[in-house]
Amino acid sequence: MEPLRLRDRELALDHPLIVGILNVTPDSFSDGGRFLNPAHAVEHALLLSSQGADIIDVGGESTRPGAQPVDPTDELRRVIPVISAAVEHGLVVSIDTRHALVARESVACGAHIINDVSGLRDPKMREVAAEFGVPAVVMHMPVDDPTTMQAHTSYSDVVTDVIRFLQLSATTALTEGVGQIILDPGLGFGKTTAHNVELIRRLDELAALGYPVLIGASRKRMIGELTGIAQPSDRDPGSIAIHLMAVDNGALLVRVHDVAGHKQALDTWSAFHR
Ligand code: HH2
Repeated sequence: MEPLRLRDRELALDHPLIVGILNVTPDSFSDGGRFLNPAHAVEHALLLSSQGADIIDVGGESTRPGAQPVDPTDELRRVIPVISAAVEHGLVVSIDTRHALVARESVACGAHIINDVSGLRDPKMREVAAEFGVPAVVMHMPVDDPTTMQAHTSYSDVVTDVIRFLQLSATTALTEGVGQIILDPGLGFGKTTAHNVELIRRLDELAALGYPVLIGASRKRMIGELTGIAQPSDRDPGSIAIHLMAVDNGALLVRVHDVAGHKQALDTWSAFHR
């Protein structure tokens, strides 16, 4: 797999990369409200990096099921100071947003990757990625609306349907000049726990398309449903278990809250796969 080309540097994809989650929101399901103060957020970004995060994923809008949309102006006010400072500290940053305006301003102030949970549906989003020459994460969600997405969980075969959507989105983006694409099946986005399990079990079918695959199960509801653990912050062991299965099945990036735990788990995993 060729490396990720990130403006001033490259990230090799010869081993799984850790994407550390930094939500600058009042309402994210696990870390909501903890990092609204930009200084605390930057401190956390530096901590995640020191623990082994390769990329820091900064988001200013919760997209958990039922979340209310955030005005892009508010999103910008939350993320820009954090992205600027993180980039100044030399960190690799992705911007987690569904809004082209937020992506544009974030990349203009140094973000290296666009992470769009709505799958680059908006042509303006593809335009920003192409114009700035940054890779984009294309994630599957059945409708671009976290408020109602859990009412859209009907698939003929979830794996085939998700692959078809991602392949089409990737081809469209590449045709329009986006340089590099990362695919993500979007665990929990318009999917039941059974769908999520099936997507992880058969992740090799998505990886076979030849794009790097990112997986984000961290602390999600499926772990609560599989184990009975109610508190998201208690779900790191379950997150690691799922992410190790995902890398076994071809994932090259894992998006996580618990970077230290995943670093240890992936270093151990790698020792068996040299
Ligand atoms: N999941 C969330 C947010 N962004 N991006 C990608 N590419 N893949 C994911 O699975 C994904 C994502 C939701 O998790 P989180 O950011 O922890 O919570 P919230 O949306 O409540 O801020």
